[in-house]
Amino acid sequence: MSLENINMLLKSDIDADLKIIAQKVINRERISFDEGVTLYKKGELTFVGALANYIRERKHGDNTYFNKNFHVEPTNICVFDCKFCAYSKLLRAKTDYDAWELTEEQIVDKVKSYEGTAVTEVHIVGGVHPKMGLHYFANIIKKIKEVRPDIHVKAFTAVELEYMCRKAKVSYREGLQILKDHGQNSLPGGGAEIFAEAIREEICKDKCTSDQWLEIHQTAHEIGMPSNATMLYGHIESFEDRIDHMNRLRELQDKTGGFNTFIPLKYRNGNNQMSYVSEVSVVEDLKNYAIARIYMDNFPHLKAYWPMIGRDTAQISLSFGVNDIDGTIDDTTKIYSMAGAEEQNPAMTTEQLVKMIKQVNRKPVERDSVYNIIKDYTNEFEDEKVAAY
Ligand code: V47
Ligand code: SF4
Repeated sequence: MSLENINMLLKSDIDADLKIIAQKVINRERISFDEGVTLYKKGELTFVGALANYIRERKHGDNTYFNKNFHVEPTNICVFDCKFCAYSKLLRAKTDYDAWELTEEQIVDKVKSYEGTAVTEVHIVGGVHPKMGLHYFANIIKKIKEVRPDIHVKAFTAVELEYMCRKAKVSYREGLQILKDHGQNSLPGGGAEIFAEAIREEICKDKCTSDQWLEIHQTAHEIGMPSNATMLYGHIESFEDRIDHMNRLRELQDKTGGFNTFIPLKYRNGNNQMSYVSEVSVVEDLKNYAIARIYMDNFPHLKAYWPMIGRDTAQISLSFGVNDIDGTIDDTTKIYSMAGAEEQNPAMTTEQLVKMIKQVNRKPVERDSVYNIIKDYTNEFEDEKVAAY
């Protein structure tokens, strides 16, 4: 969407509040909390989409990022009891056939199994297991780096980190520094859920608080570890709660500049204690991406995590503010398949990712974990017979 088209939108018969927001976007001005809520309440999909796409192209042109990654989920045993989680098995259910605990050797072997492949990142998150503590994981990260010194280790949500630091009786700064010294490079964005305390109390009351989540990410940024941020949306939260969530992140980003990517995560209602809550529509998903792109002006990237949202919506989201679709994954995560997402065995080849991006006339670019460009795939996979990685 060009500036001309946006200007035409301004001349059209749209609501006066929306006009003010569009003008602010053109002027590169930040929109307020109330204006964010107005976008949810009054902004139609085509309107918010046009603004978000304009911002996306201003920031990144057609570049659409993906990476070559895999996940390690050390365990799905968890001391916490989030109502939306289909994944965790409480300690008492340890003997369940579908509960798992990987040994140190199994985790390191998993990384070894990628020897000779072009993966650049391992994403390590799981349930919060009382016996898998800070020093246990620090040692595993060290071993991973011995096997694969070049790999970027993005590991542990703030929920896992809060528990690890508490059990090890160290401050967040000390705990994060130990992990960094052993080779951890960054933090993923999980565990944020929704910061509004009343909703958090309803859906995940026993795990780290919103303030703790934010403090852990702030501390990580201060010691030179970048991170991502997520928002679990489409359950019992209000539009005000979503803007409140984004606002707290926007404020922290103003202080530290340490966030790379914002990742809205659609609530999936399969096999959990909140299954009675319906999932929101695709239109709502796209509006949410667009409003996030408009509101989070200081976040460089907006990611549609395809194993959760599905390939089709991820592809369409590239016209609604999104400029990153995460990675190859290689069927190494279970969180979303267990919660009812379409992708039961999430894995995409580089060729599939590249074609998916090219089909909507964007430019496929492989990135590393901190968004340095590894390779532009514009001229790749033109021939159907070219082998995938
Ligand atoms: O914190 C759990 C979410 C998150 C459900 O940083 C659910 O690059 C929807 O954070 N419906 C963990 N969501 C995953 C995560 C993540 C994923 C991909 C990339 C990155 C990154 C981070 O999964 C949890 C929670 O918010 N989640 N259950 C569910 N039923
Ligand atoms: Fe445990 Fe994470 Fe599931 Fe909550 S979302 S129960 S912290 S695995």
